[in-house]
Amino acid sequence: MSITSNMKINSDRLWDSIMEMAKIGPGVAGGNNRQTLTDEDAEGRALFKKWCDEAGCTMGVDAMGTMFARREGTDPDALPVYVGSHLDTQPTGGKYDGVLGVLGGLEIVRQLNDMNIKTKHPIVVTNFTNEEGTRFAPAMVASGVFAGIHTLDWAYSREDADGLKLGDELKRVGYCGDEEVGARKMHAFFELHIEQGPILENEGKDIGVVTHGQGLNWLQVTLTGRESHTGSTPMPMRINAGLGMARITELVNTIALSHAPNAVGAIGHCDVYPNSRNIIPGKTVFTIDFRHPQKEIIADMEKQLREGAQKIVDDIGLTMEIEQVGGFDPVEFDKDCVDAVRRAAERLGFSHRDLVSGAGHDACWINRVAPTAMVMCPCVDGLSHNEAEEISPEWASAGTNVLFHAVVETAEIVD
Ligand code: HGY
Ligand code: MN
Ligand code: MN
Repeated sequence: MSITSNMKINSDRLWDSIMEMAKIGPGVAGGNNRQTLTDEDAEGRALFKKWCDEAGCTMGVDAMGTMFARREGTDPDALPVYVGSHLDTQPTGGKYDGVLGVLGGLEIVRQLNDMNIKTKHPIVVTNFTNEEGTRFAPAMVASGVFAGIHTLDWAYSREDADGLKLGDELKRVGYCGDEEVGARKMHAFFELHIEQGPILENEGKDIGVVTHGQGLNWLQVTLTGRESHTGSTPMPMRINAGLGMARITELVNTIALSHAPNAVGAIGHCDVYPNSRNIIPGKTVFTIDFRHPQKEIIADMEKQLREGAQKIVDDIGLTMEIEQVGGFDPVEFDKDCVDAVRRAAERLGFSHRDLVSGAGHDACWINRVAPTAMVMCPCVDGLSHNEAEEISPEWASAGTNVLFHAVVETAEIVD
């Protein structure tokens, strides 16, 4: 039996599950705050496991807490097709970032069960720990350990703003699994994700066939000056770390614009010490986020930053440390998997276009160890990492149907 265009997922069930998950870790403006390894994350994981149990899956958890819900294939020795994303959110996150990819994978299993369809390869729905990298930097840390980029010990040592360690929090919420991270071998991996940018909506396209992912470089900068009184310290005597951060913020913007139109740069995280209204900041710590589809441009942005920031700190009399706290090279996804996504969109009659992912995803690391591709759907105004993030049920359904066809075709239906 081959896959045909009338094979569709249950869109209402998918949407209901997304709305049910959204009730866990609510934000303050209609989105979500379900940060990794918090009690809210644990609650979301428990709901996901309950649904996977109900769908007849067997659940495995690795030592980074990544969850693997397996639907058996007819050939137990065949490498599984993995499909998933992440359930953790930003502190002011939306309801769909990551969640659509995990629950879209679950919907595939539910629909195969309803249609009593068997596949040769098992299918494994996956929830990667800490994709967002907000509470514990860097982003995509669990898929990074899975792909051999980071060691388990290094990942466990990551600390949040309160000095809590990732490894300890994993144990506290009960998701420090016994599986070796990365021991699982994959026939292929597919990830469905909202675009988190404006292209698909602006062009009226239902589906993004993601051929590449742009590269990322996170540089954490620490500036040290001298705390002193904001009232009685004459301007020429000040060694103001806050001023240094402000000038470097402007520099980051200028550097990104020097590589328009594809380069992006911003500072999203900053800490000011001692953060008192009447003390000149003696120290600032902030993270620069540079991205571009070409590795050499990212390298040039870092070179410009180091040179320009040194001039700024010398002028003010600050000292500076720069540490790379995250990053990955631009990614080219697997051609056969990308073709399966494109064929699915064509078979189902959805408008589509090739796309380079602006955001990082677990698929970017998994692409190092298994044939990987992504499916994207539009999001309203291209907005994400904002509680107002929104998609339509139709977009969710279209993306999940394309994912369904790509996964099931790759897993090979058995008559
Ligand atoms: O940073 C990223 O691109 C992803 O959303 N974690
Ligand atoms: Mn995401
Ligand atoms: Mn995100």
